[in-house]
Amino acid sequence: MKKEFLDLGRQPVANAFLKKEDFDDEFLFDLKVVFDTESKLVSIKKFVDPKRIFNENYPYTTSNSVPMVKHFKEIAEMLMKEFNPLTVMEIGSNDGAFLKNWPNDYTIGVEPCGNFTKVTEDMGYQTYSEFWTTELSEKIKNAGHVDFDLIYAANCICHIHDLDDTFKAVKNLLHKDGVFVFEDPSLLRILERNSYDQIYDEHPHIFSITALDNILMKNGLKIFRVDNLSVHGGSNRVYVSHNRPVEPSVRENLQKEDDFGLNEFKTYQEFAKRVEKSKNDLVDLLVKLKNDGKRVMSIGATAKSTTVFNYCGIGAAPWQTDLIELITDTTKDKQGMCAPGSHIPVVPRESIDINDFDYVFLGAWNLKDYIIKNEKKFNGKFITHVPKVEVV
Ligand code: DWN
Repeated sequence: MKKEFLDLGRQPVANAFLKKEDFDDEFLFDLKVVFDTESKLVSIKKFVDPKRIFNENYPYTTSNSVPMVKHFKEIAEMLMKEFNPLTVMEIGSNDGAFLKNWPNDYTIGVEPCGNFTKVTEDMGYQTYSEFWTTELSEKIKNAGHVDFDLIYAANCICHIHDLDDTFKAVKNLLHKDGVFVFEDPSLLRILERNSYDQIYDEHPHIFSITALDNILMKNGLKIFRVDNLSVHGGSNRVYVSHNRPVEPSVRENLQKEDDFGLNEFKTYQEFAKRVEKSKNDLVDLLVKLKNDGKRVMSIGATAKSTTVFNYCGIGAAPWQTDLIELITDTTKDKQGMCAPGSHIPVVPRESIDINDFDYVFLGAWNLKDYIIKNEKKFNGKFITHVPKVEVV
């Protein structure tokens, strides 16, 4: 039974940056969030057609975030050392930040966004430009690929609607001694840190280990290890196999989630109240700064900030203009465009003098340390809303 606990209002597709002439046709949907009392899975209530999201215009590239490139190099080295896989497949290979650490003869990618498929094909990796399904797993098998020693996916599995089909497809192609390793934002960390902005169209599910354990088990796979990571504001790296012995980290994570109350609906109702407070605090702060004549910009035109700006009514909506004047982002495909829903202009960092502004909102709060270090010359202050709205 799915019970609704949070309403984040009308939202656009989080990464659908647009031009002024496209404002009138912008697609919006109701972003509501539900808890499945049986599987314990948290999901958005109404899914958006994946073809609307993941296509040749998809702008998020891993390689535009230096810390993430380092992250994927390190995980590849760790996986190589521990599991020594000969055959590797990445689901959601984006622009190859993980793939490039592996020899190309025995490594393949799967990526539905055509713009990235071309990039990784040019790097020498065979890349299937399709959504991950059991049908595709059959196609890969029929193309003569042996079962994989390592199947890897980062920030991808929680993007897929049909989890049963997803895990069946993995089982179909995973060698009997192979490992399936995937990482996605942690539901526990989101609730602990009030980072509600991890919820948007691209994340139809937000995973707890508890829910994953239930769904994987149902599909004949088993979690044998869990690593808690700091990336993307707190993620879990989940290690899955057909039958490896289960390590203590699995029980520890299940226990931690139970202790926090992730199995009880009232925990989510309380979270919803904290989310509303976060919205009120942020709007109050920005309105006060505006009334005091202060100028505010944002760094990082993130999918997360799409949720924040649209939920809080910040941006080009007629009732609250210019609370945040512009957003800078390192991604070429976002520059010169307007942010989804809020229509705040996105510009290259080099095109502005940061000291013309008094405050910088951290749209990419997950990269706070890196950004603040890079902006040593900024004389103003930073604003974050995670774990609470504050000036830092
Ligand atoms: O799962 C997902 C994650 C991996 O990436 C997707 N569903 C979509 C996307 O989410 P996001 O946009 O919230 O991710 P990030 O990693 O927080 O995005 C950071 C953005 O900030 C990028 O567009 C690059 C930009 N950036 C910047 O402008 N200056 C990044 C750094 C490090 C900087 O210094």
